[in-house]
Amino acid sequence: MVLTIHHLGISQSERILWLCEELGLPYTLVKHVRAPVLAPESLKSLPGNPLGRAPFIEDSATGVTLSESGAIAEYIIQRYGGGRLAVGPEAEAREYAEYLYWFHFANATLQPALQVSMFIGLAKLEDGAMVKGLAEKRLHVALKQLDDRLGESKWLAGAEFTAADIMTVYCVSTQRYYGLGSLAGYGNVLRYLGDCGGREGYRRAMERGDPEMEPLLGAEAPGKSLIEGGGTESDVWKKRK
Ligand SMILES: N[C@@H](CCC(=O)N[C@@H](CS)C(=O)NCC(=O)O)C(=O)O
Repeated sequence: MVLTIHHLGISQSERILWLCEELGLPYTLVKHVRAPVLAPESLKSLPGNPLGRAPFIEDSATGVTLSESGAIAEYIIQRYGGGRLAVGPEAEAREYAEYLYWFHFANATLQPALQVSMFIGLAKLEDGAMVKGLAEKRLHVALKQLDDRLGESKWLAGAEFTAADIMTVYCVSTQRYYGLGSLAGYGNVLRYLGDCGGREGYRRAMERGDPEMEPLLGAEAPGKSLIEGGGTESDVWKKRK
């Protein structure tokens, strides 16, 4: 197996497992456990991973090591996936543009809005605090745009499931263990999460990467953020026995 995926539990690296499962690519999985919120030494000390974050991959065929979900997804798709799950410039121009837009929207707009909102939530500001209002507005605008797109299209790029979907689902599922909470009012996103969660590749990735975690695909999320609950030591993220 040429690809080694370093996966941090309850994290964005679930995207890369899911991508490989969808592409049917074999990989060696190395799991790291949060300590109890941030990355453990096992991830931070890996050569070639200066930020110490996940996802992080090693390609034994080329010696390449790589971070950043989006870069890793493109690397794997183009190098080992024969371009599957991407939309290239040879496609119809609108579909190509939609693919590029939503692939990048996930980490360039949606994830930053969610993280700002997460930190504002942890700061426990008063309801009328200006910065809280700004963060909520920014997040709502991003979610509304996503919801509108999913109201007109089954998948983000168009009629076919692509890596743009793989980039996006973490933001509106597992990330909610850290903040966002309810998706009530974003019915198209919920329909979409049901479709994504029903995919065999998604199920296999979650079962391999985070078998203890309850996939967060419904409208409601735990009232308490995983961070407040003590990270992995809390049980808000765990499957009910
Ligand atoms: N933009 C990066 C973000 C990577 C990232 O922040 N990963 C988090 C997990 S969601 C992490 O490793 N956190 C551990 C830490 O910051 O110590 C990507 O998409 O790969």
